[in-house]
Amino acid sequence: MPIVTRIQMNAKQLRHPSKTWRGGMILLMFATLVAGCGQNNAQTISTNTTDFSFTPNVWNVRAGERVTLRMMNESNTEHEWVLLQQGAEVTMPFDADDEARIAFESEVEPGSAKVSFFTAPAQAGTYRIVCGLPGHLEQGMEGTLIVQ
Ligand SMILES: [Cu+2]
Repeated sequence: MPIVTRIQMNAKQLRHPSKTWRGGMILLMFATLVAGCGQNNAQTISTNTTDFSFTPNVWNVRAGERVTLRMMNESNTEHEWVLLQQGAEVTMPFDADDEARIAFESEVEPGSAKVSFFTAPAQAGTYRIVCGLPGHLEQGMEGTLIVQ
């Protein structure tokens, strides 16, 4: 008896092939959409800022692609996430003459979170991240952005 029921069900499905076909097409379209996103999607990196470090302090991104940076600051001090141009050397202390070597920067207020966006450098390599606020880099607030 269960076998007969199963056969009847199969016969029913065969009588409505368009429904199955349409479902398949929708699935295919969805898969294409997801695959398309995978090739050119946003990538997210995040960090917690404290006095005076980034956690984590090493991030990986894909060259030339959009990056979402999420910062959390649970400390009582403002902090910055400053991406320096490739090979840039900072002359301590980090101040006005180092500003010209900044590729991107974002600040986060004490006790708050911030989301910002930038485009990863087109050239693969290792980039230095620092906190640009007076005295923070000197106390070890730095990290590394690896662009692949
Ligand atoms: Cu800082």
